[in-house]
Amino acid sequence: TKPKEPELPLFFGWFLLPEEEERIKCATMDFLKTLDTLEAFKEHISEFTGEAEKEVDLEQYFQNPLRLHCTTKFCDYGKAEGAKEYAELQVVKESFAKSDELSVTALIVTPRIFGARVALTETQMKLWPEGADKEGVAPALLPNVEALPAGSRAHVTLGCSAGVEAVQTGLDLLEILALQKEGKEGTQVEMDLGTLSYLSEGRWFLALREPITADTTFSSFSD
Ligand code: ACK
Repeated sequence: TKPKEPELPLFFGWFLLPEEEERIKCATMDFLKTLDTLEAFKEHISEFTGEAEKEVDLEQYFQNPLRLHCTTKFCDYGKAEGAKEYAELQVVKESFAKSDELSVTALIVTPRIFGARVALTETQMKLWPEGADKEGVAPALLPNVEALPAGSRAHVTLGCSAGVEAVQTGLDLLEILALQKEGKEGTQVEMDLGTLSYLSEGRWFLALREPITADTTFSSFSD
């Protein structure tokens, strides 16, 4: 009989260590608390609430995901294209269960998601599958995404609004980066953590003055 094929996970990625998760959650929650009190944010509140005068508590608005992580390859238990090939890569096998440090350089907030942009190092890029940035991107946005550097989609989902899936974080991040590239940044506000910019339709981007680093383990997740 043939040996059974090893099962493929839901996804591979860097998982924040539990104590790091707490630290990042606290720091990023503080940002959310400040954001919903800013005049600039209140001016665009209807993009979150559907009504002009209504207030929003962003801490309640976004639900926390289970484990904070940065996805490298979404495998969908082998159903996703290239899943098996990725799992078999030498670099994936060698990196598995190893520690690594991620660098968060920006935070993003949209009516759908709250996320952290991750700047991948050259070594980390070896674990980033070719074409991962483009997966599931709307055809209209594809040319803009192709013009961005590889790895632009790398992120940690920090929260999703009701009924929204985490996959949206990467897509919203790409949209924001494409708008920035076209020079479509609106209002800018200086905050303690960095410079906050508005990019229309409820999209906010905080460029951190100092990157936030987090210790992780490269691993896989299956529900
Ligand atoms: O925040 P994320 O990267 O977005 O973490 C979750 C993780 O996989 C488990 O769901 C991401 N994810 C889900 N579907 C896809 C997809 N089609 N392409 C890329 N990433 C995905 C999701």
